[in-house]
Amino acid sequence: MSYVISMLMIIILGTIIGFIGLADAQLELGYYAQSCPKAEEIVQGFVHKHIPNAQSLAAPLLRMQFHDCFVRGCDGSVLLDVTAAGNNDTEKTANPNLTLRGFGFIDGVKSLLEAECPGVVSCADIIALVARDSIWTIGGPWWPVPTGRRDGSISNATEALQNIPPPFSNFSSLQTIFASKGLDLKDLVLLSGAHTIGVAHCPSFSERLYNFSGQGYGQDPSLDSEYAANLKQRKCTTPSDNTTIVEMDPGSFRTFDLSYYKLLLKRRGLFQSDAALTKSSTTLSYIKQLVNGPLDTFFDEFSQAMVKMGQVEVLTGSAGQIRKRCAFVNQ
Ligand code: HEM
Ligand SMILES: *[C@@H]1O[C@H](CO)[C@@H](O)[C@H](O)[C@H]1NC(C)=O
Ligand SMILES: *[C@@H]1O[C@H](CO)[C@@H](O)[C@H](O)[C@H]1NC(C)=O
Ligand SMILES: *[C@@H]1O[C@H](CO)[C@@H](O)[C@H](O)[C@H]1NC(C)=O
Ligand SMILES: *[C@@H]1O[C@H](CO)[C@@H](O)[C@H](O)[C@H]1NC(C)=O
Ligand SMILES: *[C@@H]1O[C@H](CO)[C@@H](O)[C@H](O)[C@H]1NC(C)=O
Ligand SMILES: CC(=O)N[C@H]1CO[C@H](CO)[C@@H](O)[C@@H]1O
Repeated sequence: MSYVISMLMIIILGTIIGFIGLADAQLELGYYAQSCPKAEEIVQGFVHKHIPNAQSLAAPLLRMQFHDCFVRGCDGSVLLDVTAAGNNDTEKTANPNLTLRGFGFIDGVKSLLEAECPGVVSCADIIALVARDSIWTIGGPWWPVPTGRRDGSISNATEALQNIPPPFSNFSSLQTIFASKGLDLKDLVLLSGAHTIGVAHCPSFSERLYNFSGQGYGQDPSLDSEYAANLKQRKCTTPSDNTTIVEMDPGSFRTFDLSYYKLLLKRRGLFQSDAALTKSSTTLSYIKQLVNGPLDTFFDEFSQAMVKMGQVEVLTGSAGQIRKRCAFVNQ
């Protein structure tokens, strides 16, 4: 279907975004047009083939780009495995990565691309393209993905812990960590909107139910008490439950829509980091604007924030490498 539509959108959105100056001069739309003309079509084909049967994978594939870009820039380092020979403490082993999924999906795309044009398309670009195409496939927004990222060769668990905000982050630490990536408060609100899809494990928020601020069996007063009671009765029934999964946007966790923001205003954001967005007047007013605006506005603005996030500290030109296998640095 959508090749022509996609190309049109590339042109239109590319023009808009180029115009407002978000595009990094070093990445470019259609970077592989000469070196691997079918690259983007192959990624899109794989996503269109598999995501409709595995819609819940779209969320972790989007999250993967966030984790990739926040640690050493969008350089594919999130994909690196612990290897016998080298580093045994990679980003994958860090706590926030324990719940990442979709590594096999990226490998599946990579092997098709290696068959088509060996050693040309970076794993970092694959993450960015797969995230975009997956969200589009489940009915979410589409955004242009300038390409030309190269892969890094370092992956360090400590850095993942330092750069990926934990779910109990307060407003000021979220602001600081996003600012350190060149992302502002508006980006923070928009990108957090990704929590309109997907699931979480109880340990990401059960402190809010059972042990708020380490006070023993207290409940976070900023969490709607009916929602908290429901979570305790039906989902995270003990403080130590680490297997149950919970929809982050109950009722529409597969749909990319505004209901995440509507829930925030009802004090039903699942994580402290979600609730924190309502605690600054600046971010609260962004949330209200989104909720009161059309879905298209959220889609457009989310798309712009994704383009921005996709450019964080990228390696281009002769920096880095094009990994042959995404989980391993080339020998
Ligand atoms: C603002 C700071 C953020 C924090 C503190 C945060 C934290 C988390 C946590 C703790 C989980 C659940 C992990 C689990 O318990 O299984 C999660 C899930 C998720 N996050 Fe975030 N996140 C943030 C921003 C983002 C951004 C910027 C994106 C993407 C643009 C994103 C996309 C997702 C998605 C899609 C899921 C669901 C994953 C799934 O269904 O497996 N998050 N996030
Ligand atoms: C990681 O490697 C170091 C040095 O090679 C070794 O001392 C350490 O025990 C290893 N850690 C784990 C968790 O395997
Ligand atoms: C990982 O990063 C931390 C923090 O920057 C640093 O102290 C540590 O030496 C790094 N580990 C490796 C194996 O490079
Ligand atoms: C926010 O969290 C950081 C890191 O945990 C902490 O140092 C800071 O004091 C907190 N700020 C506020 C206003 O609570
Ligand atoms: C509550 O939190 C405090 C501080 O983080 C911790 O020391 C304590 O073990 C926790 N209690 C429970 C029951 O989880
Ligand atoms: C989950 O909880 C069980 C029992 O409390 C514990 O044995 C196990 O190590 C925990 N798993 C993780 C990944 O923390
Ligand atoms: C997906 C992934 O690689 N998860 C790893 C996270 O780290 C733990 C160790 O702490 C590994 O056991 C997981 O395989």
